[in-house]
Amino acid sequence: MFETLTDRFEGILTRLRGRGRLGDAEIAEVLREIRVALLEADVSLEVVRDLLERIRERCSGAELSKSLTPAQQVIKVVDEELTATLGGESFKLTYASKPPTVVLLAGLQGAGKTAAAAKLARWFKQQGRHPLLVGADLQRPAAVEQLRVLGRDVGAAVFSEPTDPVAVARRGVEEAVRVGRDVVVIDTAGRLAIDEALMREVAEVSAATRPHYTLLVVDAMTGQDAVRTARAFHETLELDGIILTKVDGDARGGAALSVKQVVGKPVAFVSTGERPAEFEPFYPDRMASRILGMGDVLSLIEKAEREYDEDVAAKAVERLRAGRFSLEDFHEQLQQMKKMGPLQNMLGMLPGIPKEVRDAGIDESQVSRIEAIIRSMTPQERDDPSVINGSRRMRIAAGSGTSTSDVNNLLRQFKEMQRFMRSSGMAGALARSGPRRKKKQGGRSSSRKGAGSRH
Ligand SMILES: Nc1nc2c(ncn2[C@@H]2O[C@H](COP(=O)(O)OP(=O)(O)OP(=O)(O)O)[C@@H](O)[C@H]2O)c(=O)[nH]1
Ligand SMILES: [Mg+2]
Repeated sequence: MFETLTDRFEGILTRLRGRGRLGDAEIAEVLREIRVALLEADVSLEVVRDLLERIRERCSGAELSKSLTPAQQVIKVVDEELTATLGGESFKLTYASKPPTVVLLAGLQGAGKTAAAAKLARWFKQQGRHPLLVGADLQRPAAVEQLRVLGRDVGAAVFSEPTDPVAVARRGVEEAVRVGRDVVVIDTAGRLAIDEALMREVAEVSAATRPHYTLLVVDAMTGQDAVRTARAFHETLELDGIILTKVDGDARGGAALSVKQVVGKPVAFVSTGERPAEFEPFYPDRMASRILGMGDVLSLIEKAEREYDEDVAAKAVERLRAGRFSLEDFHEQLQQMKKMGPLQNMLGMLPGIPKEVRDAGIDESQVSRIEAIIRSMTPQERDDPSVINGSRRMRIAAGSGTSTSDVNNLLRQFKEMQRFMRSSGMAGALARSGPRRKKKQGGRSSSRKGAGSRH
């Protein structure tokens, strides 16, 4: 998401760097360029106008600080105003004092409701909650089955029965109380366009379950249509926030930048792909930094904390500490990394990655090849690669569908990595640092707060 804008801003800011004081004409030119960038990103006209007005006001004088260069000042102002446009504060979800907390999902057909329901359940589990998914889409015969499959994938229980949507939703909440689940996520039916029947059905489900949160699921790729859809839904169904899906297919990000101002409700979560892990809370401030090419390291760290299995991580640290990090450990680490989603997505969160590198991307097949090679080794070979002789090399290459030179390359790189770890004193430093295990849910939430998270 936002690649279009990031590219544009990169150009604008590069030209600004190294300039002295900015005169009125220069400021006007920068503003014009920002305007073009925003329009190109499909941001709604009224939002562009408003945002530019705020930037113009702040850039023409009053606020100029002596400690910043003109370029830094413009970046600071644009960063803050983009954050405000994206919603300012991030969406806060507080749990009902009397559980379960009920979350109702609504949206048009194919927007990604059912997928988002499962991802949301997974996210709640990571927060230490016990979600129940409720399948209240009885329009499509396969809808409930789809939810059951996805629910199984993420390890969340699913409730449904072939009655009617309102009854299912109501009974779902009762079921959660009965079995002690503290969060209920209700998946509802979608229709091709907003019509009365659709609205009536969701409104009835809403009236019957009185959800704490009503989240609208919209497809980011539909751009300003997504914003119009949100506005129409909000007229009937009081929304609390938006789940923006398929942002992986949307380079422009116009919906994300327009929806808060036009509808008055913030983006709460974004879905960045089809895999369960490709889903995250939306932080306006971090998103603004990403747009301005400043990366989003905080989200990357939190993602790693969520997705990394702490036992596997602790074991790897132990092995590193003992100077015995083997190919088996390496393989496990690769598996962990893959759980975080495509490596390509992570690249976008790192600051200062040049555009050429971002565009060239990461060859995921390379990673799969490495995995295949390690999987074709015996446990003894993984533990002690020095036993790998010519015939073993041939067997491994054949087993992994690679060549002996691929096997050689991996072994050489792994040896270098081990040497680096030894020479950089990593093992020694870890040995001195004593055991450091990540805390479970409770402890983690407090450290996250310190990191600026508001969830
Ligand atoms: N690339 C990508 N695909 C997604 C994302 N979210 C959902 N999808 C895909 O979009 C398609 C529709 O998703 P569903 O969850 O079935 O949509 P829905 O809103 O429940 O659809 P109906 O129940 O028919 O109204 C599926 O193929 C999903 O895998 C996303 O963030 N990125
Ligand atoms: Mg569905």
